[in-house]
Amino acid sequence: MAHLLSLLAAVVVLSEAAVHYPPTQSNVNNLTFVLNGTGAPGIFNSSTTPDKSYGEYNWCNMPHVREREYKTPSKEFTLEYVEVIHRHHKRTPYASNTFFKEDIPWNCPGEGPVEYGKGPSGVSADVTEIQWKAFQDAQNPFVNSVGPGFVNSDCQFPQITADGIVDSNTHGTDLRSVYATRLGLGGQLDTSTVQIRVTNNDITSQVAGGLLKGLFPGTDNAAVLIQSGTYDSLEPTYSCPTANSLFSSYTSNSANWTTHLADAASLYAKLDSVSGIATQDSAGWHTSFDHYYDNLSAKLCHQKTLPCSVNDTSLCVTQDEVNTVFRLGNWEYSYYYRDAPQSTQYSALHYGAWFLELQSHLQAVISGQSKIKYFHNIAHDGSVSPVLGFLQIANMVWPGMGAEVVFELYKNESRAYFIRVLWGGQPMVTSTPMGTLDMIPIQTFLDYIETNIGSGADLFNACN
Ligand SMILES: *[C@@H]1O[C@H](CO)[C@@H](O)[C@H](O)[C@H]1NC(C)=O
Ligand SMILES: *[C@@H]1O[C@H](CO)[C@@H](O)[C@H](O)[C@H]1NC(C)=O
Ligand SMILES: *[C@@H]1O[C@H](CO)[C@@H](O)[C@H](O)[C@H]1NC(C)=O
Ligand SMILES: *[C@@H]1O[C@H](CO)[C@@H](O)[C@H](O)[C@H]1NC(C)=O
Ligand SMILES: *[C@@H]1O[C@H](CO)[C@@H](O)[C@H](O)[C@H]1NC(C)=O
Ligand SMILES: *[C@@H]1O[C@H](CO)[C@@H](O)[C@H](O)[C@H]1NC(C)=O
Ligand SMILES: CC(=O)N[C@H]1CO[C@H](CO)[C@@H](O)[C@@H]1O
Repeated sequence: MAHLLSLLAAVVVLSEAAVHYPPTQSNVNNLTFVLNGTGAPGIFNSSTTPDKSYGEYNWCNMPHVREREYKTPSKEFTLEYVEVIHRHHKRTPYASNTFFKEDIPWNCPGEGPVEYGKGPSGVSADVTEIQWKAFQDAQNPFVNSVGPGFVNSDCQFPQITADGIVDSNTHGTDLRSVYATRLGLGGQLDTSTVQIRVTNNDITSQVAGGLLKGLFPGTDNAAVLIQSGTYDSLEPTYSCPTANSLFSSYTSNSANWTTHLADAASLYAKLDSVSGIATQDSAGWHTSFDHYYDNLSAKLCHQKTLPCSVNDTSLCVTQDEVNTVFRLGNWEYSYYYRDAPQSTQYSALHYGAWFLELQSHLQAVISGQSKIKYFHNIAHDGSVSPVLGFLQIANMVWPGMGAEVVFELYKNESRAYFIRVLWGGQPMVTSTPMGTLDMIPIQTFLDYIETNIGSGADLFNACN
């Protein structure tokens, strides 16, 4: 009978989509407020959040775990294992942004990424450190289309800026202030108990350098884990055609999505008149607000001014317009990952592989088969978002720079295990029956993963 029931359960997993629990209604997912309201949905012009309002949304440097706000659970619980996933810190624009014909310069003097292979005896014996210095040569006919802000720039687009490296280091120091004593972490990275993981995008390794120096001040070089770019579960890059077509069905192919783009036509017209982006562009400036949001916020986070047209210096993007772009961007992420009824299933498929890895890390600690105490994943907004989507956070936002989710595994005195999940440093409020993820019996959490993703084979089949 038990066997029959588990067979039936497996069939259910394969045939039924993950159950969607709608998010809380707020200004973020209220399209009337987004289009017709006012103000920015948080801080967008500085990495610093005042202590008194720490926890507030800060796109430039999202709140994370640190000693000042950290809530230590009661003494009956012992912290056994911590897994962190966080978005990289602030950066220059991406290279494709050079089509934004803007007047704001970007420079990275002496701040290029460091990139080199290593011989058996390491730096100073076999190799010297190598730093990138980007340049343009007018003889290359393909550089002609860049905007004036990009001419003669020595930034490698994208790269984490010097300020973003400082934020990465602070993030590491803050995590150390909480977890070093609680987990017994030493001053050096010890890979028998600690693992650090990056994606195939260089900017996550750039962040790792700053983060690790803060987390383990005695570390001078470190081996970090990375999966092949053809199937990386962290970025993620693994192929899941079912997830992609599901996503299109509720975005580009749905009026639920395209309506907000049409409603914002006059805002688009103004932004295009400044940037010189064609209304019918094929690079995605008009299929979502992603590019305008990211390109405008990158400037503000680095204390640059808002752009003006290169042809008419009196035609500039205004703060009110930027605030509307920021409200629209957050509405979009809430729609992508929480408001759309199919979004939970999308996250389960698109990020299921990473959750299966998390599940196995937790199980290995519980069964005594792993000595790993701390696992840190450095990733992207496209990684943190489906984590929030799958766990069905009650109030979704676009995860800003450094946005962090922490999974804490606890044991009580009778060896029962519990999980606490922190978002922005505080227990995550979800719309699921689990409610706030604060000392949830571990089996409840593992069952949630099992019910909505199934086994590795289930996921693989559901994707293909
Ligand atoms: C925003 O306000 C305009 C003008 O008052 C109105 O026509 C439009 O319907 C409003 N948009 C939404 C989404 O409520
Ligand atoms: C959405 O925002 C508008 C404008 O602020 C407000 O009048 C309306 O009550 C809000 N809707 C919901 C469901 O909260
Ligand atoms: C950031 O924006 C806020 C709100 O618009 C403003 O009060 C503050 O002075 C700005 N800070 C910086 C560093 O520009
Ligand atoms: C559009 O939204 C409605 C209401 O949430 C939902 O029932 C419907 O499935 C959505 N359609 C698509 C294509 O996402
Ligand atoms: C500036 O004017 C030139 C010449 O008319 C035009 O080709 C270009 O697209 C304009 N750029 C912007 C940003 O409007
Ligand atoms: C540990 O948790 C289990 C499950 O909730 C509970 O039954 C047990 O009483 C707890 N042990 C102690 C010592 O509190
Ligand atoms: C910060 C940044 O560069 N954001 C976007 C700017 O626009 C390009 C497209 O041209 C996007 O790829 C970037 O993500």
